[in-house]
Amino acid sequence: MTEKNTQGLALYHFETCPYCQKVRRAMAELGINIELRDTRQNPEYREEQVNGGGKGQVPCLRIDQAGEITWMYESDAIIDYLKAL
Ligand SMILES: N[C@@H](CCC(=O)N[C@@H](CS)C(=O)NCC(=O)O)C(=O)O
Repeated sequence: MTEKNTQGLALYHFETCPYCQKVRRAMAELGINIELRDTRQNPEYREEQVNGGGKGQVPCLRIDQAGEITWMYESDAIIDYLKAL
């Protein structure tokens, strides 16, 4: 399998969220390992997500491309993005 460039990616999620589970399952299937930030266990993650992305909905993928930050919501969009890496 080709090495995926997962630098600058972080997934905001929490354990029991079914949409987050779907994304984590897709990550496992794709062999993608990105930093997981649990917004229930760490309120500061939720705070930075709300401040940066505008809402606390999870899953949310934080994409840092050379310092330009994008917040991607919606599990299907996130999975499509990860598949295209
Ligand atoms: N359509 C969204 C649904 C995501 C969703 O409903 N997430 C719930 C947790 S399971 C949530 O974050 N609810 C709180 C909120 O929307 O602020 C997706 O597929 O990602």
